[in-house]
Amino acid sequence: MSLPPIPKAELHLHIEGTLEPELAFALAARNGVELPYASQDELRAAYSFADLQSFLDLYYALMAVLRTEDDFADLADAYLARAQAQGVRHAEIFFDSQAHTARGVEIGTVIEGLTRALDAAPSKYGISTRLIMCFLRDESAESALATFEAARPHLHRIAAVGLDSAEVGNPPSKFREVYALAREAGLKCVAHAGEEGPPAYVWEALDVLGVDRIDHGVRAMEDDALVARLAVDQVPLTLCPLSNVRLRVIDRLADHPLRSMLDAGLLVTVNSDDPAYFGGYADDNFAAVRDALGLDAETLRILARNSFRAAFLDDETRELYL
Ligand code: ES4
Ligand code: ZN
Repeated sequence: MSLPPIPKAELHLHIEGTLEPELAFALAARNGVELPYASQDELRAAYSFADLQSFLDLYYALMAVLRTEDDFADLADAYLARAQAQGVRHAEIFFDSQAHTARGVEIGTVIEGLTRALDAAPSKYGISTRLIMCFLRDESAESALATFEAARPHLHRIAAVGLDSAEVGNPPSKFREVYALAREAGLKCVAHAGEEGPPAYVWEALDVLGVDRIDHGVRAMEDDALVARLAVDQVPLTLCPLSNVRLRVIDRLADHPLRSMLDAGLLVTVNSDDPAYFGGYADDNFAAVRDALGLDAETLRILARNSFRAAFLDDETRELYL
């Protein structure tokens, strides 16, 4: 008998990246969408990635099956059921608005569908949630601004904004203006930085966008002054170990800098990114780093505790988890 998974918060999770082949085919049938794969096995065989872009190409293509409010509600409900089994008690969930509006799906359809599943999660699964709207950094700054304005009627559903998609060549500073608007509106701010991009992008996320957390940030370890800054300010980093291996940010899990990041005094957390594509949900990522890096029980407890320290929870609720 194995022990129950350690209670944790999931802070780096793209809801579109939880689309399992089984649900993809079910939604394709329901919506009359033709997928360029004959079977679930054939689709799974395509999950071999050379880098971030090769993953993103498939990730965006498969979103074609997501069309209605029910689709988004079913997607989020399926994730929450899996998250519960993995010990997740609080989940902060990214969505890519522009990837759906570009296909003619309205932002309200996306947000209302997701919200329906998230609103049921405390009683159904014992999971509290937040929604984080990400801007696609390989789209223009104007597109991000238009997306933020389109989201204004729904901002009471949204806790934070984020920045994702193809990193290199799309520095955080490109999105200075929309982050200023988001902060003015009272939203928290996060950004992917230092996944494939250089330490300079992490500096920009901190100093130009004023982010509250860095998503990934593994490449921050190349810059000692940046490590010192992240440690002094206790800026949370949402690491995604299985993602880093699958997208070849690192060669092998045993090479993951997680332990040296902890030793440097960084507030690191362990998360699943796009679990349907990368081979594991939240506790699978905990187990993988435990085994590959030989982490002891105390270190795993620190990682779980960090996830609640880094979460966008009010202090009273946070205390209940710590
Ligand atoms: C993503 Cl792993 C990763 N990196 C950047 N953007 C993304 N969107 C979905 N997964
Ligand atoms: Zn991510």
